[in-house]
Amino acid sequence: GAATRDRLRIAIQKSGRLAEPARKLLAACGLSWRESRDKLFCYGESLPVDLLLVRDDDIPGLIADGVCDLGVVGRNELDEQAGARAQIGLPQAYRELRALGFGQCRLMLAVPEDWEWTGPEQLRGKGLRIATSYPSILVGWLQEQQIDAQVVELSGSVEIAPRLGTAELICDLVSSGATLKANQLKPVETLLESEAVLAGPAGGFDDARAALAQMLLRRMDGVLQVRE
Ligand code: PRT
Ligand code: ZN
Repeated sequence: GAATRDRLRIAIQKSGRLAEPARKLLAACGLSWRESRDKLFCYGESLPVDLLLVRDDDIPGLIADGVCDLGVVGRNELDEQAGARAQIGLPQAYRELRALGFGQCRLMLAVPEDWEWTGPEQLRGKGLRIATSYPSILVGWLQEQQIDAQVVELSGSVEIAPRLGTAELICDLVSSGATLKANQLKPVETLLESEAVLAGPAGGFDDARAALAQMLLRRMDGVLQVRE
């Protein structure tokens, strides 16, 4: 909401790949907290900057709704939800403020190992099914490539879809490539280069949070520069 606030609230992942590096980065920016008993909220002690510990999927929505001011989330999640909002006519509610240098991965199209890959145009006119948890990014890419494939949305275990017969190929996050290999798939096209990002509202702040966010960004830039 538009309520005036004098504390900044940052959403980070509660547990998972980005949880630990996000907390470390914020601690390196000089923040310290007192944890609530349920461990969902951390009250900022060194600065009026609190943490909300949530599922990564919830972070874009929490920023859009003004429940949180900033968030640490994968670009893949942020772009996917921005695309989904745009598709139903909602305004852009958030933007990427900084790339954070951890949680790197690629959103890739992967095909069965025994396919000979010559390029995206080989998918045209085949009525293929592609399984993914990122339907809006995939649909955007398919439109760009003028490919008329069917998108099968799955919330997890996308890599087993070809073996189950739910889809011929998949579009999923890849880091080492081991998961694809274990499922006799190979990555062929990159749709998105992703990493953890600091996200904030599209509009910025008009109260005490503006100065807090500015200070945090300045400190973060210092920390990220040293890490490079
Ligand atoms: O509980 P919550 O919803 O918060 O967690 P989650 O399970 O949805 O997220 P999590 O912790 O798995 O991932 C959080 C973020 O980490 C993602 O949104 C990405 O931005 C980033 N990230 C980086 C990855 C990976 N690397 C990654 N490899 N997220 C997922 N994977 C998965 C991928 O989906 C596939 O299943 O790992 C598998 C592939 O890994 P490799 O090494 O075998 O290629
Ligand atoms: Zn998630």
